[in-house]
Amino acid sequence: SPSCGDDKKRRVCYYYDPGISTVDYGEGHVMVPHRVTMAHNLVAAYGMLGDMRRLRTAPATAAELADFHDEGYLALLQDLTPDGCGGDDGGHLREEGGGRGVDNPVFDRLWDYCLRYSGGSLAAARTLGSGTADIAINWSGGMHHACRGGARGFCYVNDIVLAIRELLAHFRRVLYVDIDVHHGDGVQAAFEASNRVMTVSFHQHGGGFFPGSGAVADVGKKGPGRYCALNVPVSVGIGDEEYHRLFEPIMARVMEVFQPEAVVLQCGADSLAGDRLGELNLTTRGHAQCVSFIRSFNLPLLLLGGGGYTINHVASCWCNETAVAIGKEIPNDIPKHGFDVFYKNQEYKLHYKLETKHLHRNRNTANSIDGIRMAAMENLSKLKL
Ligand code: V1P
Ligand code: CA
Ligand code: ZN
Repeated sequence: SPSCGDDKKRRVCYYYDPGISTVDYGEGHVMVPHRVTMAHNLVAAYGMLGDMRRLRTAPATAAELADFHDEGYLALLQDLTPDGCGGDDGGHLREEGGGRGVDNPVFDRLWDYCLRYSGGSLAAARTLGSGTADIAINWSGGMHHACRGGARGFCYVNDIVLAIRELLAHFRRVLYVDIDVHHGDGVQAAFEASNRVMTVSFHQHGGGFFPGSGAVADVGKKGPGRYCALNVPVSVGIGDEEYHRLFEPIMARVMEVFQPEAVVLQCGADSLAGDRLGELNLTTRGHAQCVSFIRSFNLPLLLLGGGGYTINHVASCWCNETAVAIGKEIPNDIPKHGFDVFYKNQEYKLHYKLETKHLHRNRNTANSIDGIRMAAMENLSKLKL
């Protein structure tokens, strides 16, 4: 039975499109695609590119996005320009529900950005489907909030839904696991009616934290997909030990009851301590333990990025998780490379340490953790395939 990962090698295929490196959500926005370039340069500096297969990434096509998204929405997205032409909402896309928000600005080359990050996730899914790799990685993907007909929470196109739909052509059942600090609402909604996709999200919940959905009682709509959505809400300040008192037993049970043939793990790095939006206290080791635990089940595995707003932490996290995927030990000292100045605040260590004053006070208790785990296990016991 799988425990804490293993040293066995996997065939890893890594997708990185340099076209995303200059994408800019605009001044004051917290989403910085360039952090994926930082992660990539760190992966390169650690000498890991030679340990993975790298296939050429082609941007997705509009037709590929239309496999999930509404054609009218795609036409709008394609036509939008930052100066307000093309029917946009004065520089921002309307939030689902009608509000005007700053979350989804219209910026230069937005459409191209969507095609590139989605192209990476689709290519990764196809490689897994072909059986020529065990693990495929696209750190620029993981945009879990995008809806069929609209942008939401920094996400415009839902590359995860597209990738899962591609995997469904090759695998009977696909498991989606989301360790981003936010609820993976867009992916859950897309597959709520299906019993071939199970979605599991761990997220900060309560106190008005975005998006507000994903209570433990949320198990999906009535019908064949009921109980194929599992939500594990936690409170501010959870650390590695308590997080894994939920993650490992719950995921082990999910594997038993759902028996997936492939797994997609969204590795949003905003669940790390010191994030600009998230308020949890995970370390890079605790976060990576989720990757090695899922990896230990030896199923075709798609690793995606997602949120993550303290950019040096995000790059460190995804670089380390690339090493976990390969099954390689890498030193804690950040190698000298073009971007090493970004890591000054963390004393040039891959596994950064924060002073207590920069952590959030833990609002979880042993009892609250046990209660959530039991509620989640209870939901899982109702899953009949
Ligand atoms: O809370 C909101 C508001 C509520 N609506 C009226 C908009 N939005 C959040 C969105 C967070 C999106 C997370 C994306 C991901 O899960 C996947 C990539 O990580 C929000 C927040 C916040 N503190 O929750 N937007 C912003 N902050 C924001 C900050 C600066 C500039 C623009 C947006
Ligand atoms: Ca999540
Ligand atoms: Zn997030």
